[in-house]
Amino acid sequence: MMNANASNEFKILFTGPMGAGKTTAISAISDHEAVSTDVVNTDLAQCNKELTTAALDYGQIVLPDNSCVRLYGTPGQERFRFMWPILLNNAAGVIVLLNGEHPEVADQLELYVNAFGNGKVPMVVGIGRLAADDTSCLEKLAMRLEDRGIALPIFDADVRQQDDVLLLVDALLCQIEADDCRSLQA
Ligand SMILES: Nc1nc2c(ncn2[C@@H]2O[C@H](COP(=O)(O)OP(=O)(O)OP(=O)(O)O)[C@@H](O)[C@H]2O)c(=O)[nH]1
Ligand SMILES: [Mg+2]
Repeated sequence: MMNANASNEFKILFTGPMGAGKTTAISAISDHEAVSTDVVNTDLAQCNKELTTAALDYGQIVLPDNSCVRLYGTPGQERFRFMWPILLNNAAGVIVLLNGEHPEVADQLELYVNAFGNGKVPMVVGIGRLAADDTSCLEKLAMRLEDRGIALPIFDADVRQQDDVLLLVDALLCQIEADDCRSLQA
């Protein structure tokens, strides 16, 4: 079941390709210092940055209603893809982070939607590195999903900004709540 457990804890999962900002996002909002498993990045061809996550990221935030949101992040490298289902297990929802400057951003979105519940798991999408006035990228991505009958909230998000990341988390929690209400009514 994809909702909070009995003690009112939620697990949510940040995913997305290398360098999209999963580790940065979790450390931007975690109440305590986030646990990171970053190691030296030897895959500079895929993403030119110093470190990359080898296993997972972990942080947590306590909401004003005292519920606890456990924040997990996937590794971005393809060779750690086996971690995806392990980390998705028991997650109430997923935040997909993507780099809006990447030429294959639409294909990447589709890949992550397919791999993380295929539209059946609560999900929001954060697109980083967009030019200030670029709304066309967000529209194109939304249309790509609409063609498949999938409607997801897609936001412009700078993962270095705590407020942007919290907006993604809020939007996801709203979706999770809405899903829970629907399943109670069913
Ligand atoms: N200049 C700029 N840098 C950004 C922006 N968004 C994210 N970054 C940087 O991009 C980098 C993202 O790195 P990580 O947080 O390690 O990315 P990750 O998704 O965890 O990557 P892997 O663990 O390798 O999959 C960080 O250095 C961020 O500061 C942006 O909008 N502009
Ligand atoms: Mg990382």
